[in-house]
Amino acid sequence: MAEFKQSPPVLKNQYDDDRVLRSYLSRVLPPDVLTDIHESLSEMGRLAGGELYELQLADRLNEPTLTQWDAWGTRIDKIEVTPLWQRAERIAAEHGVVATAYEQKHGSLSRVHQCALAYLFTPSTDIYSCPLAMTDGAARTLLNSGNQELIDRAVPHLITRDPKEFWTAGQWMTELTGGSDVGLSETVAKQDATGYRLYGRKWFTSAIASQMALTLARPEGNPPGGRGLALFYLETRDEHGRPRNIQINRLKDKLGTRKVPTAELTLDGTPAQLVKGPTDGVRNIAPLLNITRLWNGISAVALMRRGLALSFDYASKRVAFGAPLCEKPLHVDTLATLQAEFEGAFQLAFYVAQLTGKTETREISDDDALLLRVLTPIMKLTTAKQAVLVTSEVLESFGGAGYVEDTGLPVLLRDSQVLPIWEGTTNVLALDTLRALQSDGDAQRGLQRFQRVVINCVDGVNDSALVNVVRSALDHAASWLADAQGDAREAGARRFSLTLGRTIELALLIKHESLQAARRLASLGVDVIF
Ligand code: MFK
Repeated sequence: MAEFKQSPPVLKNQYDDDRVLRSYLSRVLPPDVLTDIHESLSEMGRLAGGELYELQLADRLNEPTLTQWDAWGTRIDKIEVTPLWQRAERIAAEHGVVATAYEQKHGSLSRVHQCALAYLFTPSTDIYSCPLAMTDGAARTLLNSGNQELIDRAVPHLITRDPKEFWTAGQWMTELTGGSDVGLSETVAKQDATGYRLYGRKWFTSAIASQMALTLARPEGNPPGGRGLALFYLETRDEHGRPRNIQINRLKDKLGTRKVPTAELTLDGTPAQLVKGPTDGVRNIAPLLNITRLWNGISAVALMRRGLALSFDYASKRVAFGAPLCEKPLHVDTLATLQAEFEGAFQLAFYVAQLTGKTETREISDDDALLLRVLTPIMKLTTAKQAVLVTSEVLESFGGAGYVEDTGLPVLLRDSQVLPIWEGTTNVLALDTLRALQSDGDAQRGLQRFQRVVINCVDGVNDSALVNVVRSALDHAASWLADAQGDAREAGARRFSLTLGRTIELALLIKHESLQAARRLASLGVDVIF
């Protein structure tokens, strides 16, 4: 009897094969810049579709381990990450997945180049984007702080391409009292003759294998709330590799991101240095939040793209009811919907990367700086929701195979599910959007700036049906903002923010002449205010 064999989905070079990434880059980059970075992207695309992907599948069942005691009773709290992550760290350093943004070889566009590298690298490395995001955010925060001693000490390690010198950074914010409401943090900073020492419990610390961390603590005597916290720098281990008065109590047992060693910590006199004054910790850590939120968006589009790359390939191989799935109108229609969500998310995430690059090279106008402040939470919350939707549907597009672990598919959904949660939940970021719109005192004025950018994207476009979808969603958002007050404004913040996110995605798709995706996104609906 002939035995039926199903061909599995395969990945090609993930850069060469990505129409959306390549056409975006050829639109936003001058030709000489594109030529200059082509090789680095093609090499990362080759690794992501080849060596790293194979290693990822082989590493599937491995998880990080915590060894708390050595054989002779000494507390060591040693973390070991899996072979995939060990390889990922080396590749990330050598290929400049963080460094590229700081070398600024192409000015503000280096941030776009770096995000393209991160986008290619992320889906084959099981959320190694987490430590890289925090490393990038720590470098930016230290540079912005002006604290020259800490800049000289840490930043060269964070942005090096030499794997032997490379450090990653943690971002220790969450405590039992405050995941979203960080101002409730209870960690105390006490000063003695040697400087500050931190005492407290950090409840959800990601990628705990890092060499340094930025964290928040309340100097003794400071008032409650976010203003009474201060931002601290600490190094996690001494020159002998021993934890600096830090106990790792246990690793978290999570739905996804299982390669990320996420821990509960006790700080018991951990030496730490102030980064920027003894107060306003929440404000001072904001640059880190904004960079990790950008990475969240890039990771969201990266996971969507990976799912779709596999699903499209499989559709050409899997035969059902007499034809390959790619010839079945309903299957094609379903994938077209997912592709439109992905393409809209892609445009928005990379637009925020462009603006982030401009702010880093100080080429940003006041209007664009406000726009970036408003768009960062909008982009994060919108793309994260799209990632969960798209990866869930991707699994379904494989039928039962999508639900089976050794295909390597379920991890896409599990890892996407963290994206709307960490770095600010959808609701927290929706409220942040309202606050950001008001940051120069008048939310309507903030919204008008947003509207101008969106309208500019569709100016002169003669597809009036599409343009009307954009205009009417913007008008509805403006009238909602004018009318909704108090509890009604808070209750509607998520729908309002998602509407702004989906509307600018549509406008960017139109601007980039991705009209098929634009029409599909418009028909799916961008205005979710009711
Ligand atoms: C895969 C890629 C991603 C990988 C990341 C992996 C690691 C993830 C690990 C984590 O999840 S770490 C924990 C992440 N936690 C959060 O993101 C906290 C979510 N909560 C919020 O964001 C709240 O909105 C916030 C804590 C900021 C509210 O706290 P407060 O004390 O009520 O602050 P407030 O009063 O809103 O803001 C204080 C100041 O900071 C204000 O400035 P002023 O002092 O000048 O008035 C704000 O304008 C400013 N600020 C707040 N957020 C800002 C900001 N400025 C710029 N950008 C922002 N995003």
